[in-house]
Amino acid sequence: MTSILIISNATQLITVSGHSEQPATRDKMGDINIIENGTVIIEDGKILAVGQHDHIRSEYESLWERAEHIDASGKVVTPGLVDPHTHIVYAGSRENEYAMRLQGKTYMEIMNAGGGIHATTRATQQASFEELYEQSKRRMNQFLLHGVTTIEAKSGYGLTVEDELKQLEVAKKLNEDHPLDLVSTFMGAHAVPMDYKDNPDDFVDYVIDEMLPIVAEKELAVFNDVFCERGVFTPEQSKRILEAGKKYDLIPKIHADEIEPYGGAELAAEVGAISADHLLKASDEGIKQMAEKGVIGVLLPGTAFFLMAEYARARKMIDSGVPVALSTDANPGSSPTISLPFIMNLGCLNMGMTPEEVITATTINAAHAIGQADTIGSIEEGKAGDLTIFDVPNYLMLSYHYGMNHVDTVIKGGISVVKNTQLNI
Ligand code: IZC
Ligand code: ZN
Repeated sequence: MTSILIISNATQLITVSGHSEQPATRDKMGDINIIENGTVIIEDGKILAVGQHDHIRSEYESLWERAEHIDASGKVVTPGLVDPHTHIVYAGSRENEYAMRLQGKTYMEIMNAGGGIHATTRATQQASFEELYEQSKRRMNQFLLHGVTTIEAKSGYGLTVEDELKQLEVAKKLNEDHPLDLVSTFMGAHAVPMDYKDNPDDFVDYVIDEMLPIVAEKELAVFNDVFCERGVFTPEQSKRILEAGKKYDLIPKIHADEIEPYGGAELAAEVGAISADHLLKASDEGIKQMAEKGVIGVLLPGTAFFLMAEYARARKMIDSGVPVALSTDANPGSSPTISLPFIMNLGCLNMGMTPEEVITATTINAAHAIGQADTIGSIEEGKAGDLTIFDVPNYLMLSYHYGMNHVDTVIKGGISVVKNTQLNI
């Protein structure tokens, strides 16, 4: 007997349907396809039917008696949210650096003095597998509680072969054990370790010759990412690493133009990256090239907020045809949050996005940014039964109230993993 879950009568069922083949661009980003009094049937973890309640009820009457039911009347149902850029597998925290930044020190000054990514790297290297697993698991729980059902997570706090593997193995085990899905990215080129400071090209060789082959052989990552930024990796070094990863079928992603304009958006277009992320300082030419090549702009306004920096030009990107996704950038230095709903607020208030666009950007476009749009990111027949139920009467509330969590229920693969605001795992 198959298992059936019916979520019925949502005041607004936001399907975000019709964008699974290609990421939504331009006005299509506003097209979130709302069904009023909507009902969804999930059979054995996958969506069997979606539509207006009366219609679904009469067509599937035979399933009603034996199904498990969730009444979504008065509520908004969206696809489970997708966060396409996180660094959540780490140990320790950096609140001391936050206090230093409030006194005027910059993110880069702190990093160049051996703090920042280096501080988290030391803590992560020193942590045992179990410690790293437990600390990261707490963040996975928090993501679920905020309505997120799939995340991407990067390595890059190991910076030695052994420690990068430890971080990626923890990510793999968390993905296996925890209901939140986690898609891994290898980011050995996250920082130049202090002992390579005077010969960074030797570290680039180490990433290419020693790290990439073993990460690929163990199938520990889908994507390969580089922090392309002045004082970290140059566009030339980044290109070498991303091209080398392609030989192992690792798909390029780039941390691009976060602190300074540095040609990162252009490089993303040149190497055929699936996404270029950050883009606070992306040039007009870079934006144009991204649009031409269909590179997704993964924007992280939590980072601009927390670093008190200028925001990425989301409006210009969308109007130029760049498909835009949003993400928390969850990490202990530049964006210590897991609240993707708060990122929606920031998208509207500080980047000129509409309430509809921020929904597209945290569902289907985010799914495209991690190569998963065939199975998640929208409520459509055949897709995974991943849904978030918000206790609000309409979707505008999602980016209107801020700093609040409206998640009532989260369904992952047809199972309620958050029930009445509480974890149920
Ligand atoms: O730990 O500071 N920007 N990488 C690139 C980060 C921020 C994470 C960190
Ligand atoms: Zn990042």
